[in-house]
Amino acid sequence: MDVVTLGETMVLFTAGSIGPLRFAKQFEKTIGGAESNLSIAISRLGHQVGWISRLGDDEFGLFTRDFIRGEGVDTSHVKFDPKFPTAVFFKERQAAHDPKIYYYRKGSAASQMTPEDLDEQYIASAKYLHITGITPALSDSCKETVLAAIELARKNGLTIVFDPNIRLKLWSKEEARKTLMEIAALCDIVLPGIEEGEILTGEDSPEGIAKVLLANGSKLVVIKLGAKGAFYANKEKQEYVAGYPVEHIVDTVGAGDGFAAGFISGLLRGFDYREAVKLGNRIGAFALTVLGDVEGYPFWSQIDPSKGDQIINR
Ligand code: KDG
Repeated sequence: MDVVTLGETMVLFTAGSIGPLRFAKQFEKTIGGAESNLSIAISRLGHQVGWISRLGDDEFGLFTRDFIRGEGVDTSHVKFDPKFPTAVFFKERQAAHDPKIYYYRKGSAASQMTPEDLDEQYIASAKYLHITGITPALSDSCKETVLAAIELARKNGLTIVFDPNIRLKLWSKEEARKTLMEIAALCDIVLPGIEEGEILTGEDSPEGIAKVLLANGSKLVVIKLGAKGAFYANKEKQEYVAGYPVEHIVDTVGAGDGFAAGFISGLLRGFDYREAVKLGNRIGAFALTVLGDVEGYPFWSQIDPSKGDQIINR
């Protein structure tokens, strides 16, 4: 396997109309979850990926598992929990801004994950472990699970990629900062957005944020700068990489996960950091063109022009 990740996925109901949710009469049902978004994007880019989670033993759990499995992601380490439900969330569409998000996830099956859900051999079979700052915010046992996954990954020589994905609906800035800096210190690569970097470090420039995160223990820091692209830094080098232009942005949710997927795909293909960050910018840009989280992620054949009109294996 190339990548293994763990986290919660929820059934996502997006309102059919713009305006307050109480007036919405119809909803479109899909799924959303940072780690399954990444898994789907990575799979479409041609890599082997496994997603570890818990779902409720219910209709939404089966829908979620089948959707993710249908994208070629390995779901053999997803458990169905009969006692707790699959979480759901809603997107309220706004005319000129990103949608508002309403979570119904407290006490969900995924929030019951424990380190016992981790199989060392499964994790050891991958090259990269991807984790996000959403999972440790779900419960104490989820935080322990993330720390246990990091320990297993370090023991087995995986490269650990950490996307802080700070969700202030789940915890306060102070709680997030404390826990996520502790986790970042144990991870090889950290991928914050610029505002997340500010929350984590108190710095407001990409250079300042990277300096603090490198001193905290990470080997590489990549800061997402929205339309401006990204900035990466390690102890030897730092550089800005221009963004990928998008004419009409529909919804930015899912772009960060697309960036992480493109960046990891680049590393798996042996690209240098600059080229991997460029691929991250490009895959993130695809996510901006659709309302849902995952519909926009491209297949590798859409990225690599050398494929021409050959018959290809998707
Ligand atoms: O990165 C996109 C995610 O935020 C979205 O899919 C929902 O996982 C989600 C969350 O916890 O907010």
